[in-house]
Amino acid sequence: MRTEVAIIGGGPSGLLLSQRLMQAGIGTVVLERQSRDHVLSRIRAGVLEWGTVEVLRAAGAGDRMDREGQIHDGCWLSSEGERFRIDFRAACGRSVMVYGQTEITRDLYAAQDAAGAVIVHRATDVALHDLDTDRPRVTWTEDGQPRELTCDYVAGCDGFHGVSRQAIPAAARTEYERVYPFGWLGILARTRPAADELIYAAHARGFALSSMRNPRLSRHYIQVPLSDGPEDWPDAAFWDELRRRLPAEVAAGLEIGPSIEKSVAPLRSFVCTPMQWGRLFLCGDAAHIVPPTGAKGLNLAVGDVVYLSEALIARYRSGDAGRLAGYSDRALARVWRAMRFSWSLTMLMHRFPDHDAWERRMQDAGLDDLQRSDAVRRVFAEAYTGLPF
Ligand code: FAS
Ligand code: PHB
Repeated sequence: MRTEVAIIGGGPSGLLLSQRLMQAGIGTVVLERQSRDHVLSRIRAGVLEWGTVEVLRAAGAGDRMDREGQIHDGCWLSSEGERFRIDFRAACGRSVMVYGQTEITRDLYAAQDAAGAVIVHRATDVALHDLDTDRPRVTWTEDGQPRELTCDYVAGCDGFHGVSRQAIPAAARTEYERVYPFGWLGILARTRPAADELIYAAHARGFALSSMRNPRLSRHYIQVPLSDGPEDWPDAAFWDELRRRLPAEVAAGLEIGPSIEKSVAPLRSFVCTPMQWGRLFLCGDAAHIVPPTGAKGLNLAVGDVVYLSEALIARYRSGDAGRLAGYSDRALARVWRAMRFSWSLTMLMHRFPDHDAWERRMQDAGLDDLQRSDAVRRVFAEAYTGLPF
């Protein structure tokens, strides 16, 4: 097989990149390790920056989002049960869209099917070859048969546990990491959301987040020790703990019900530099991971795809390879700012086993700043609703 751009990974990064390149007349092949059903079974992100909304619309994958998504003009933060609102529109003139990543992936698949995309599912043993030449190759196993694809460029969109990042020689890459001493236990339930907008709750018992997917589908998280698994938290125990951590007036009205999904996600901050090597370019979780506190993971992936697709389109349309050469630096400038926002909000809102009284006072002062200062709220709102591409 031969194509212009080989894309490893059929998650949001890979599907969106393929869609944008195909819209520009550039040939792609997407190689995805799992089945389509498996990819669509994942429950991940829920909040879209406005830039992401506009990119999905331009990709022809925004109609259902515009019908079913919910525009939010603010969110709530609470500390020990006392809550205050951050008004995004008043602070920075922007909003966010609440619409699940699972639905985005479904919409991207539909757009790619309509475009006649070549997406190979159950592609196992994917390996990248000759990345430091002008004839890179990708090999894999499909239905037990060895396959090979020659291409001009390879996009590594295969997430944190993929093979692409590892294809950059260890001596050529630097990895930055912070692993947090707790996880997030998340549930999905067919219940009315706790409030009209998201609530990020700091509490002596640990962090909690009340989010949603639609008016009859709520998504909640509580901070748990890394040693905990979903089996340690029967639904009743989860709802009781969530109630303890939310503001009393919200907890009093909380509708509970059986969980339809329950999982524990570890939290880490991670960046690989550079995000390119030879003809390989990394996008999304393949290059960086943020703790979900700032709702940045999926949105950062979209930013990478915008930069890489623009660079590849310039290369094919006018022969200008300059943007490709500068892809990693351009993407990392935005990545590091979002990395810092996600890290700082995680440090502010969670209880750390090794924190002393001083660090706890710093957390209280940080929340006080957010509650009292228009300037601090503006910085939060600009970061949360999305840094410009
Ligand atoms: P993805 O990991 O989504 O997709 C990578 C794809 O590559 C997968 O389909 C995988 O099967 C495939 N793949 C992997 N290895 C391969 C190989 N060797 N060959 C071929 N294909 C391969 N972000 C938020 O903003 N909010 C959240 O609440 C949130 N919750 C999360 C919970 C979990 C458990 C995880 C893991 C992530 C969460 N994220 C969240 C971040 C998440 O939304 C990512 O940012 C987003 O999925 C990034 O998309 P991709 O870069 O496409 O990576
Ligand atoms: C979600 O709805 O899953 C969600 C929302 C905001 C976050 C993290 C997760 O910061």
